[in-house]
Amino acid sequence: MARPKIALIGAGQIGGTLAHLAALKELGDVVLFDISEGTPEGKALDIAESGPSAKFDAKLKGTQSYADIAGADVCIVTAGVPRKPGMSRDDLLGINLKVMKSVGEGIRDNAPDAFVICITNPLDAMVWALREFSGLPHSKVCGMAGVLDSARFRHFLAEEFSVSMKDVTAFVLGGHGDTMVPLSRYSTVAGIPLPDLVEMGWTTQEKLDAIIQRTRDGGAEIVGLLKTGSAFYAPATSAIEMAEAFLKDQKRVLPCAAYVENALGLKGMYVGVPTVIGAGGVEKVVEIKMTKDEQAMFDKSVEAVKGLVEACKGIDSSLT
Ligand code: A3D
Repeated sequence: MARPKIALIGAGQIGGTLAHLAALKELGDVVLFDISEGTPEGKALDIAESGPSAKFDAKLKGTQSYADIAGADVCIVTAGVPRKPGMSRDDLLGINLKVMKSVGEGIRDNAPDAFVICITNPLDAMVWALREFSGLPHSKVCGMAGVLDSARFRHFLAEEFSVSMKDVTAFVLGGHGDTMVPLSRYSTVAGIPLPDLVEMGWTTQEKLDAIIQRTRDGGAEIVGLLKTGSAFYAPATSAIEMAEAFLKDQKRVLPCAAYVENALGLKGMYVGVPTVIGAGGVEKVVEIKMTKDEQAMFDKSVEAVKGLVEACKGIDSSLT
């Protein structure tokens, strides 16, 4: 059986890390596409040359031609620009919307059967635009944000409790941005919900609130430290988790920016929700019950995403 084909659109910091991880995990052969001449070719060759020592079997190719992504099973999109200190994700909208148009058309014409994972910011609006430009089924186009946001939440919680990250689960809803909604009630250590852990004296509500805020600001914290770009190791690892769930039909329950047709009080929009990812792409949106406060936070996040989608329509009249 032929190896799966993984196309990475954008060969920058995240794209290069995605290629390395996909090769190390032997998820398939990798094509790195970028408009910057030499970058995808150089990264592909460098990673291929690590194969004998890392002991993986995977072909890697760098390209400036969309024809080379033909027949890809998975496309992960990071093309565009990342933010710099002082910028919000929303400041990237105008530039990255144009990039989504060319990428969406490239995928439509060359890899219409792929499972597409968008990472480019502002995430929830860009994944919507990418779906519109590509015309692929909604279930085959989603965005990576929730896996990363919940990984950050899990990391901070594991540090606070001095327990293994493996035993911490976390639940994050809503758009990828300042309005994201980390849900304490559904976040646990080995099944014990966070509010119970506060009652058990493992932490205080104040400390938990500070961790939630740090999770919301997790991207900005890295941007502030790096000064020249944004996070890339954790975002790439999160997207690879989603790609693997699709390629191996794992039916993983993962939060992602998915198209919600008619659930959670929403009709036809992309936003961060819990989903089941398997061979069909986003196979299911998990409808959870929210408290009044949680619903209010989620509604605020939904409104923020809707605002960005409207801004996209204002910039590109082909979007309706
Ligand atoms: P960077 O290292 O700049 O890579 C972006 C690459 O895109 C560069 O190599 C560009 O040459 C390339 N590019 C630009 N325009 C095009 C085009 N039209 N077609 C193909 N390639 C193009 O950025 P990065 O890898 O650090 O980040 C990529 C994106 O991910 C940015 O928009 C970030 O804001 C976003 N990001 C999202 C998250 C989420 O959790 C959603 C986290 C971190 C970064």
